[in-house]
Amino acid sequence: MSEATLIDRLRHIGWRGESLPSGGLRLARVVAQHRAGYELHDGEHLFGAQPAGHFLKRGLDPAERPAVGDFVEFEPGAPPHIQKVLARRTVLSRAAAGERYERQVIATNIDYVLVLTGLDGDFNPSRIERYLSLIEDSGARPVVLLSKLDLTEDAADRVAELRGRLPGEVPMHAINGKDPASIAVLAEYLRPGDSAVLVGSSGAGKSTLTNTLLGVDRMATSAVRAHDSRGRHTTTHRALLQLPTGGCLIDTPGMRELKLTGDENLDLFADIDELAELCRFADCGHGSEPGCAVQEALDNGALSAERWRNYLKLRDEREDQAATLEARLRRQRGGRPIDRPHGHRGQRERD
Ligand SMILES: Nc1nc2c(ncn2[C@@H]2O[C@H](COP(=O)(O)OP(=O)(O)OP(=O)(O)O)[C@@H](O)[C@H]2O)c(=O)[nH]1
Ligand SMILES: [Mg+2]
Ligand SMILES: [Zn+2]
Repeated sequence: MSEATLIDRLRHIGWRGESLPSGGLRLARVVAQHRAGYELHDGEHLFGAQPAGHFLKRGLDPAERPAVGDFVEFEPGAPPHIQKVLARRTVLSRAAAGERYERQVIATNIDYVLVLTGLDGDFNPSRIERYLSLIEDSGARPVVLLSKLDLTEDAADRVAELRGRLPGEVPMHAINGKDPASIAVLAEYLRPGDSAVLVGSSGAGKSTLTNTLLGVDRMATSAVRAHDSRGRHTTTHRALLQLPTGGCLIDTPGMRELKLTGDENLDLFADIDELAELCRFADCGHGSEPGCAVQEALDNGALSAERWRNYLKLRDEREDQAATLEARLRRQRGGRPIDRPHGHRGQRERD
């Protein structure tokens, strides 16, 4: 088969490169990861694969291992073995829950991150701000989706509240994830060659939306608990799917905890930093100091108390995580000071 045909095939699963690997290796995209191995797709076929031994080495940063969304070079065989992860165009990650600092890759090579929140009991603007902070550093663009429009009476109020709180440039759509007409607006994020990942709490309706976009019920879904709208963690693995629109969509399991990695800029709250510059005292604690611009904005309603609290929480967490990350990197290098480039946009730095 000609190189042009192979490349053309790969375009169907989001490949943007111009040349193929040499030396007997072949190219495919990671569409799923299970305990027992990976599933790859080359634009035509879906097949299982194993990671090469060097990916299993102890001490390897888990973020270096193949992840859903990655383009990988594999050695054909029974089973095929993944040899190399190609440089990532974009990476969405979070810090893993628990004591030890560990960066966990959610999805790679995505153009959009669709943050899905139910307009029911799931609705939580602070959590959406947390997602947006994580996305800032990914290289992908955020889109806020509010599901269950058909189930919620005060939907309009909630939508307006959120619109007032988020930067105007972040697109926001309220949808009924079960209704194809209602989600037609999403086509612009799912064009041929584009990839999007759906994130949000369990029960928000990620798999329901995925199925409506697919036009078939491929992903299992289940009803949320009536009293608090919580889901039942129905989806257990990330899965990359090709949509009839030509785009690729990654459905993910609902995440319980979304820890910042320490690399965030918190650009979302740049206006608060600017406000704090206006305080009379340069070291203002924004408590009861005279001439505090933050207190004034809180008093006159220009800044919502909830958004202020969320900013403080995310800022402290970011600082804690950055310190933990710094200490870990220092330990790995035997105590030598390091020059760590800020951020992990696109390609990751390798040692
Ligand atoms: N009426 C209505 N029901 C919805 C909508 N979106 C999701 N649901 C319902 O909400 C429940 C949970 O949906 P799922 O798609 O399983 O949620 P999920 O986000 O995939 O959850 P996890 O896989 O557990 O992370 C199901 O009963 C869906 O039918 C919507 O827009 N309108
Ligand atoms: Mg699901
Ligand atoms: Zn102040």
